[in-house]
Amino acid sequence: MNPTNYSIHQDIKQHLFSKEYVAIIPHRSPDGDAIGSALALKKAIQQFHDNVEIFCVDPAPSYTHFLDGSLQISPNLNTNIYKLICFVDCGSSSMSEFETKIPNLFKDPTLTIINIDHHKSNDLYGKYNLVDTFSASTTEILFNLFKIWNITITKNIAQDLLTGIHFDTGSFKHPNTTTQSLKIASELTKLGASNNLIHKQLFKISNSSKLKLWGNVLTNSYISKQKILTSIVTNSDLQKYNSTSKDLEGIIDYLNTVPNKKFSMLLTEDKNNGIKASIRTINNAYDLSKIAAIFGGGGHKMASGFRIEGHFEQEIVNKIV
Ligand SMILES: [Mn+2]
Repeated sequence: MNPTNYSIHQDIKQHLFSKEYVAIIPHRSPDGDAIGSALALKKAIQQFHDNVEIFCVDPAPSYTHFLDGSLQISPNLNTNIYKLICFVDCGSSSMSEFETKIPNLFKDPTLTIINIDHHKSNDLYGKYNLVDTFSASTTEILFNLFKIWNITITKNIAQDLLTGIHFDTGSFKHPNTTTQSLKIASELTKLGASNNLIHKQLFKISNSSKLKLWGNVLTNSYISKQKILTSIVTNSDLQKYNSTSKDLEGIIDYLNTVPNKKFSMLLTEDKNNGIKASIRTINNAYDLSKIAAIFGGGGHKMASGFRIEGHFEQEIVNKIV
């Protein structure tokens, strides 16, 4: 981390550890990095005081339930009590989805907002913005902060932090994996985090309906004339395989293994009349966060996403796939 950020580290530390009530908020549909970050930060703050809770519009995904505290996440944020809000891994102000419940969230002058994140598309919505796009995961940023802040990294905190790194690097396989990621991971395993357990929980637990859904998505993938590899998942596909969109997590990495294409795109219908797009590339020449931004989304250079309103007409899908 850039040493010139030193004062912002101290400002954030002063706020978080001053016994003010702290709300920690990861992004909606939280993933392994969002949950790992929120849990690690909560445990770090608890070394100083207990006025801290995690709030999220969605619960923690089941693959993070092995982490201590992952079930203690509330959707009900009361900003009359929680005046200090620390967003983690939340790449834009809209990504927490809390401002749909609390419209003045980002305009209320009585609230202090801290933003700790690593997304390139971050729109710097906080009073304090610690956005480090070099870090592969938000938990890498937190690891560096905890060192600066002299936090004791317990076995549980180490496990939370390493989970974030595993999730966002695909267990050190994605191109965002750096020497820093590997060094931090090594230190965290020394502190008691289990590399093997985390990898197993995140990527190695499946069920037969999920495997069949994946088979369908892979079979239906196609490469367009524009060299974009796409696969489409409709709500009826999810019903047919008795699955939810959560079961698709990670499949985009398989679509992305095909060379000689610009990027891969997985389009998934959601229940709220929307279509979620995940896009990935192995080609450094493209900046997918810019493509995602056109549709109101964001992310990283080689891994991004967006959501648009609408649904697929089954007839059209049948013609394409
Ligand atoms: Mn992340």
